[in-house]
Amino acid sequence: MMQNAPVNALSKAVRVGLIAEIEAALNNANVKVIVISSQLGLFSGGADISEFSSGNLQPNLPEVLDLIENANKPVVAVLNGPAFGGGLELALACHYRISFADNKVGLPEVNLGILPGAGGTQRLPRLTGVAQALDMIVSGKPVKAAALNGVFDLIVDDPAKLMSESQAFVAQLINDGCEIKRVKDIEIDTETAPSELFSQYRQGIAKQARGFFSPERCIQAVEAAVTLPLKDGLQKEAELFMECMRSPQARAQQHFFFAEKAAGHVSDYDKSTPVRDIKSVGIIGAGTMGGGIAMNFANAGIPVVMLELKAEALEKGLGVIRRNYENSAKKGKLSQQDLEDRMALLHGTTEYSGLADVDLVIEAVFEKMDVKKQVFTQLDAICKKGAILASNTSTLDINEIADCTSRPEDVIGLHFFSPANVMKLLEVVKGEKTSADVIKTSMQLAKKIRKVAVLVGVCFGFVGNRMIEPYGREANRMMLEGADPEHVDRVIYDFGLPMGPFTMGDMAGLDIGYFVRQSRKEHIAHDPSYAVVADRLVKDGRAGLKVGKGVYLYEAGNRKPIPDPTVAQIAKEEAEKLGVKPRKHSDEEILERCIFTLINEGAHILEEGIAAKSSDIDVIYVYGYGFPVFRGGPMQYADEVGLDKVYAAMCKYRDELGEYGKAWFEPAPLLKRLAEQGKRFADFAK
Ligand code: 3H9
Repeated sequence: MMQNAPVNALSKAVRVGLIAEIEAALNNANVKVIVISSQLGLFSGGADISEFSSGNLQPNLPEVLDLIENANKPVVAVLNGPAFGGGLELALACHYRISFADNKVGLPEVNLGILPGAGGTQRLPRLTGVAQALDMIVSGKPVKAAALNGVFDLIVDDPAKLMSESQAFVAQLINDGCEIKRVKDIEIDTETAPSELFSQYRQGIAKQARGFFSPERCIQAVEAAVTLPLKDGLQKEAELFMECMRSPQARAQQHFFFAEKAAGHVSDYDKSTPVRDIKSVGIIGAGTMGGGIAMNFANAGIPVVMLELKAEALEKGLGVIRRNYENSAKKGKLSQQDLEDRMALLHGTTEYSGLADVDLVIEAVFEKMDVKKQVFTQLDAICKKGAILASNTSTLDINEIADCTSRPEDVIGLHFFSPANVMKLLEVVKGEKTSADVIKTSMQLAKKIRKVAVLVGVCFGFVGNRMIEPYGREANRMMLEGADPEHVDRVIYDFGLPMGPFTMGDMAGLDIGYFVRQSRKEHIAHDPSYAVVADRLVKDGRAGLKVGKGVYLYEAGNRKPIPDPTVAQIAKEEAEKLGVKPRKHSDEEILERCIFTLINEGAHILEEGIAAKSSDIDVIYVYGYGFPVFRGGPMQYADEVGLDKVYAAMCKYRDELGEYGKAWFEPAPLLKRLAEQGKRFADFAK
C-alpha cells in the first residue's frame, strides 16, 4: 500500500520502498500474488516533480517498473483513485489492472514540457491502441477508466465494492494458476497505425501545439512503440524524455505547475482565519463584464442578483447570458436542463434594495472613480453587515473606493478578465484595510468558481495592466520610429503570444487605450511621443476592429488584420513633427523592447510588494494575457534568459535612445541588484 501524502508522488523513498516490498514478496514463498494499491484517496499523482531539478533520481522509476514487469509472480494494480503520469505507468507495468468506472487516469507529462518517461508511451499503445494512446499522451487530458479500452482487466461500477471485487479477482487468479500477462509481449498490429494516422494527428494539433517542444516528441515516442520491440522503444522513449527534460520549456512548464499552486499560498491569513459563507452574490451592471461574472457563479450553483437601473438593460443582459448558454448547449457542452438550472439562479433587480441580503456584491460599472464611489456609498447604506463589497475595477485605487464606505475592511478588488466566463485568472486586490477573512474568503471562492486567484496589492493597473503599459508603449514608439505594425506583431506572435500588440489593440478597441491615456495625462506628459500614432488613429475615427479600421483594416465580418500603408504615413508625419528619427528594428530589438520593459515593470512591482513573489506575476501573465506557458511567464523567462542580459539590454536602450531612452529604460533597482548578484527573480523574497 503506497502512502506518501498528499498525492502519492513516486518520490525516492516510495521507489526504494516499492523495490524492497516487491523483492520481499518475490522471496516469500507464501505470497502468490502481489497487489499494489494506495492508502490515500489517490492511487498516485506520478513522479515527484520537485525531484526533477535535483537530478537525484536513483533508483529511477523505469528500474522499478522493470522489476515489476519481469516479476515471476502476478502483480496486480488496484487503482482506488486517480492515477496520473508515473502513477498510471506503474499500473501499466503490472500484469493486471483493476479500477472503478468513473476513476480518472491520464498521462499529463506534456503539460510539464516532457513526455511519459517510464514506459507510458510504449505500454499504453500496446494496451489501448495507438489512436487513443496518442491522443491521451499528446493532449495530456485525463479520461475515465471505463473509457480507456483494453487497459483494465476488471472495472467495477461501485467504488465501494472495489476492494472486495479485487479480492475475488485475485482469488480467481490464484485458482487459475497465477498466469502472468506482460504488456511487453503484446505486439502492435502496424495496420492499425499507418503513417497517415501520425501525419493527420500532427496536422490536427498544429495550431494548439504551436511553439511547444514536447508534443512532437510525444508523437515520436508513440511512433517508436509501433515499430520497435518494447526494449528498444523504451530506449527511444528515454532519449526523447531526456531531450525534453533538458529543454528550457520543461523548466518553464514545471516552474508554472508549482507557480499555480504557490499562488494559493498566501501569508495574509492562516488556518485559523475564519471564512465568510457566500450563499448569494449581487452583481452591479449586466453588461458584458457583469454578465460574464454572473455566469461564473451560476455555473457553480450560487444564486445571483443582477442590478441594472434600467429594466431594458437588465433584460438585455439576461438575454445575452441565455444566448451564451444556448451556444454552449448547441456545442453539446451543456444539457438543456443545466441551462435552465443556471438561468433559474440568475435574478434581476432595478433597485439597490434588491442587494440588501446578498453575501457578496461585485460591481462592474463604468471605470470612473466618481461612478465607483457613488455605487459604494449606496452599497454601504443598503448591504447587510458582513457582506463583502467588491469592485471589478481594472485600474482604480481600491483604498480610495473603500474609504467612501463605513466598512473599508469589507472592501476588496475582484478583477476578472474579459470574457469573464472564460478567462481563468482572477486578480484579488487587497486594500490597506481589507480584513484577512475577506481575503481568505475571496481566494477560496475563486476556487469554487474555477478561477486561479492571485493576490495583489493596490497600484494603478495592479499587476497585469501595469505591466502591459510599457509593452504597448514600446510597440507604439517603434511604430513611430518606422517599424511596420505587422513586423512587431509577427515577432510577438512568434515568441508565442496569441497575437501581437497591434492586433490586440484593434481587437480591444483603440479608444479604450485612448481613454486610459486621457485619464493619466500627468504621468505621460513628459513624453510628447507617447502613443501619438494611436491617438491620431482614434481621432481619425479608427477605433479598431469594431469599426473596420484601426492600426489595420478589416473586411466586414472578418477579423483578419489587413496592413494599411496609411498608418505608416501617419507615423511618418507624426515622427517628423516630433523630430523622432527613423530606426531599423531587428526582431531582437522588437522583442526586447516589448518584453524586457514589461519585465522591468514586474521588477518594480515585486520590490514594491504589489506581487508577493515573481511566480505570481507569471500566473497572471499566462492566465490573463496569453503569455506562452512554455516560457513559464515573463519573470521565469527573464530568469531563463539571465537577469544580467535583461539588465544589459535595458541599459543599452537607455543609452541608445536619447531622451526617450532615459525616460523609459532605467533598469528597476531590483533588476540591477539581482543581476549584479547573479541571482534570479525566483530567489527574491521580501
Ligand atoms: C511524471 O510522472 C514523469 C514520469 O512519466 C517519468 C518519470 C521518470 N510531484 O494539485 P493539488 C503537490 S511527471 C510533486 O493541490 P489535488 C502540489 O504541488 C508527473 N508534487 O491536489 C501540491 O503541493 P502544495 C505527472 C506534486 O488533489 C500538493 O501536491 N503527474 C505532484 O487538487 C497537492 O496538489 C502530473 O503531472 C507531483 N507529481 O490534485 C500530475 N502532484 O500543497 C500533477 C501534486 O505545496 N498533479 N503535487 O501546493 C496533479 O495534477 C494534481 O496535483 C492531482 C491532485 C490531480 C494529482
